[in-house]
Amino acid sequence: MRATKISGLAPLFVLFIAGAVSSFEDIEKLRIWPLPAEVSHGGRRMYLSEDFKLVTEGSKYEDPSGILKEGFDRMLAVVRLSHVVSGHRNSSSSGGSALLEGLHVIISSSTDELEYGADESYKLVVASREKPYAQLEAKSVYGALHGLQTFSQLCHFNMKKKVIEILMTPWNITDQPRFSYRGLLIDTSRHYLPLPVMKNVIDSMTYTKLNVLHWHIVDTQSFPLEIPSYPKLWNGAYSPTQRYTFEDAAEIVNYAGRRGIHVLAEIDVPGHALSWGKGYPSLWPSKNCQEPLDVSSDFTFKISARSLSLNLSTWEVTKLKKHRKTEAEAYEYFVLRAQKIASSHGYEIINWEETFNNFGNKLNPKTAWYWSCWESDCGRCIMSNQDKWYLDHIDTPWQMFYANEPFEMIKDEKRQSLVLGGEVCMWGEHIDASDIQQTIWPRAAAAAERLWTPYTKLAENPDKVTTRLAHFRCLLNERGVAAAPLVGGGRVAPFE
Ligand code: CP6
Repeated sequence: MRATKISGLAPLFVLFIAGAVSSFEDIEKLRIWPLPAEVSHGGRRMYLSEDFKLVTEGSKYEDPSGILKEGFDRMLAVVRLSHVVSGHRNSSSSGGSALLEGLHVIISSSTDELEYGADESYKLVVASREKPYAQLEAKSVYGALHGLQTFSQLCHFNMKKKVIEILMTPWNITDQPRFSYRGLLIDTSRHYLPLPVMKNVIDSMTYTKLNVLHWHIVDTQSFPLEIPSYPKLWNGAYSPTQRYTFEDAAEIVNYAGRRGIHVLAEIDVPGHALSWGKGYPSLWPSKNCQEPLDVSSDFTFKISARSLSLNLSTWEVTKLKKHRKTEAEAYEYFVLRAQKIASSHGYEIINWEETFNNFGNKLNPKTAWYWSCWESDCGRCIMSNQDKWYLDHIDTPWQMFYANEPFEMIKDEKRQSLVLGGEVCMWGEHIDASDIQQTIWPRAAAAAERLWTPYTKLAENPDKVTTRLAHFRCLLNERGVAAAPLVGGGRVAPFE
């Protein structure tokens, strides 16, 4: 048996059995993206039964709304996508490869509530001929979904035999994310993105184990979302059809949630809000100044809070004019008051770093920031680096995304523990439904591996992972994701 130790944390006995030392070359041969925390494998071959089954005996989790079953069916569908499986060898096991009849999934938590920060770990074992069922163990169904993604990447279509195979069994994979926040921002204000495109983006996120869709819904350019209590807000949409109904938004949240992805819906205030006044001109400070929102108006707060489905009935309104002296103070007043509303309703608060730079010390100490200034300390943060992780910067190559190591500038362990993760941003000024996926992928996949795998050393040498990433981006293409080619990277056959 060979073992590839990639985390630096693999137990010693694995090394002992293996007697193999890890190297970049060994890791690259795995063809798994993002790299799991710990992997060992052998050298035997199995193939999947035509009626490969999901078995859940002994699992506490009863799949009340079908999330696991759906995930399993999706996994099989993408594994079978690329070719027609003949299945003709099912009746007679032969030729040195053994039949794999199904996957036994054991989940120890009975709930399917999607909770940020919950355990996403899983353990996947694909044994050899004695065991016709692969085993997947997880604490939560969302960890199991990650395991299904990894399983899908172990499967390959054998062109000669026309069956789906898993090479290099037995596999032993123990995996968990390095960070709990692994985000992608999309921007539906600059260009409207139809629902099927959003769903395609969500599907592709699951392939790289990203778990937060930061939906920047509105901005200066358009207000595409229906807010039932203020029905004129979406007058600020580009056109009557380029809008999301309330039900559309719920559908996106539900679609993502069933795949283990949190939707962080952002209604950006008080700046960038020209589009709000199309329906409600009194939100503008004046005819000549149409953004930011008029923070001296209580209506601004009411409408901002309502947009977050907050209840304002007990809200004591203070006249801003008494307090306001300068623009900066007005801005501060707005953000402080908005934070109070949010925390009184039990929301965790995340702000753009702009507010920290202006008056961070006055804000709720539990605030997390979208952050790029690694030289200075802001406390809790989500890395979102404009030079290295902005997907709208089309000249930034995937290597830059891959090399962006969150702890490069943070050596202090306490500070490190306050980094929740990171986010790549697909600002929408110059992309739309026609090219968003090829602009996101494969570069977002490079960032996704940085946020998942503990093997941080690889960040120092992105070119070493070119072959594996080129393979993964072809996998995305096979699955219907229009990922762009890597410059200078081709695909090689699995495990060659
Ligand atoms: N839109 C685009 C934005 C922002 C950026 N790019 C932005 C993000 C955070 C703050 C302010 C502006 N809304 N296209 C970042 C340059 Cl605080």
